[in-house]
Amino acid sequence: MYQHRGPLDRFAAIADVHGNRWALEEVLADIDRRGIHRIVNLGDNLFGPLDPNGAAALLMKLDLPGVAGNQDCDLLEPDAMQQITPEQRKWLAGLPPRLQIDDVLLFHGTPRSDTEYLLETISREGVLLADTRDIQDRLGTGALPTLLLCGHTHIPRVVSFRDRLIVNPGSVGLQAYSEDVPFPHVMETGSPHARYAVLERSKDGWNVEQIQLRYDWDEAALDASANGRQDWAFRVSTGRVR
Ligand SMILES: [Mn+2]
Repeated sequence: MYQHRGPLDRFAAIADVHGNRWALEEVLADIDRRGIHRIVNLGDNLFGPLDPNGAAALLMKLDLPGVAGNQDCDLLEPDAMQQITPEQRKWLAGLPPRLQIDDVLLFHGTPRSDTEYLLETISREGVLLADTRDIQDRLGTGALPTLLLCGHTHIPRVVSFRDRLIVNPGSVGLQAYSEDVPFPHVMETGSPHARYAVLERSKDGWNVEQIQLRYDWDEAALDASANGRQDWAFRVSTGRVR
């Protein structure tokens, strides 16, 4: 069973659940099957037309150590289109922007922003792996722990940076999206599998296992369709925007 305490020597990282309760259930079951007892959560938990209440019930019960995503913060705005309960509001409002546990730093976008991309650079030509200088600028000048975990872009990545490791576990619940700023671009994994990562400390550094997991994405897509969101249905069931 899940435990909060103890060293982060072997643990799972999840991010960007986006209300996909079907994917979250399967990821949690897979983590349990692997005998992993610690999980951290990188935010964007409930935003979207899938089953935010079902996802909230699971996540609030687990009460994982984790950080807020930009779209967790959006749901706290008074004019938010998507309604949440007072209990969900309290839970989301209590999530910090950054969290360090042992020598592992968690944040959603970059340490300074929940909307900035860390490992990708967007240009008119499209999405590229960020160069080392840009990553340095976005990380700032503070001392860095050995492992940095981010989410937000929904693209699983493992990037080495000056003896450190930066990992984006990918998104549990939404494998494709489009965005207009700073330039129109799409993020796509290319398959509907739920993504997460397992991190394990070795004497020389961190090992990373990136996981692509089947789950009942047809059921999740049906739910999106029933909620009038054909765009989400397509993205959830294909891992592509169009
Ligand atoms: Mn985000």
